[in-house]
Amino acid sequence: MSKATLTSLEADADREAYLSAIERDGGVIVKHLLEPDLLGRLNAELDGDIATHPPGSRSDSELWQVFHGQKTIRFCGLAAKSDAFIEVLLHPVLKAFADHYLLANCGSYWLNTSQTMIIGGGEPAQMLHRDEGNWPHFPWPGPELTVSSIFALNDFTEENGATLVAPGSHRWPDPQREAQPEEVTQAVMPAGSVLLYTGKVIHAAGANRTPDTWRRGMHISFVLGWLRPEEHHALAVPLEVARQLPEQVQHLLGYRSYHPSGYGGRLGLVDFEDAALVDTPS
Ligand SMILES: O=C(O)CCC(=O)C(=O)O
Repeated sequence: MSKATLTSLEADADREAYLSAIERDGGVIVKHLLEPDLLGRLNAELDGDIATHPPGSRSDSELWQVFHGQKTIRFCGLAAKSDAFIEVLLHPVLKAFADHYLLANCGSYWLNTSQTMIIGGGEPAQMLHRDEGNWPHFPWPGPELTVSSIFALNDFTEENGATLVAPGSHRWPDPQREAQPEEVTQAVMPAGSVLLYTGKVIHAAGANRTPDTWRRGMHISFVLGWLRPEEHHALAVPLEVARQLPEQVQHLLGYRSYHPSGYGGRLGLVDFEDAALVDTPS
């Protein structure tokens, strides 16, 4: 049996309480972060896409097919698909978490990806990984490059595939060390809760051992503003949709330019101008 544990806090916990748990374990569960009304609207707005999106990977690479899962429904571009998603994206707890870890190393950060992770019955556990493995060019230990969250859109249980996490693995001296079963726990949490975790912690989707219960997860991650995000937002969320979104979301999607804090150059310009000024998305 696993001896590893994650801290679970209620949504009204102090910012310091969840940040210190993340500092220690690499992740924390914040229970009931989404009010029932917001959770209901989010689920309802995603229902149509979930119903029409077949499980399994669209990649022809065997590695990605295994990683994505044959019985898992994944799709991205949620900012173009759901108004309730925008409210979640702007949630002050998510912002405080990303600000804390990323603003020390950049002037602003991007949305890395938004993605459903809806695991069907019989799906085996995903391979353990670190999200910062997307950018393998940095030393270990190194700066925080990315932070992630997975929202439970229905109850996450041991049986239906609650996320696996190896608490403390964000600080292991040897980044090649593999997590042993007793070092891994599961982010069991009620619907509306979120697991916040750094890009340095080892984790994976759990096995769904139920015959037919879908585990409804939604991933939102952020990345330093001077790195390239996993998702191509300008194609996933077209300009005419971005024009209707709040300015902060336009920043997150790269529709406004990057301004360094302190030193460095501006990035994501249009003819040397801030993207917002030249082709204003407002
Ligand atoms: O679905 C989950 O619980 C986590 C999945 C994950 O980490 C991933 O797909 O990168």
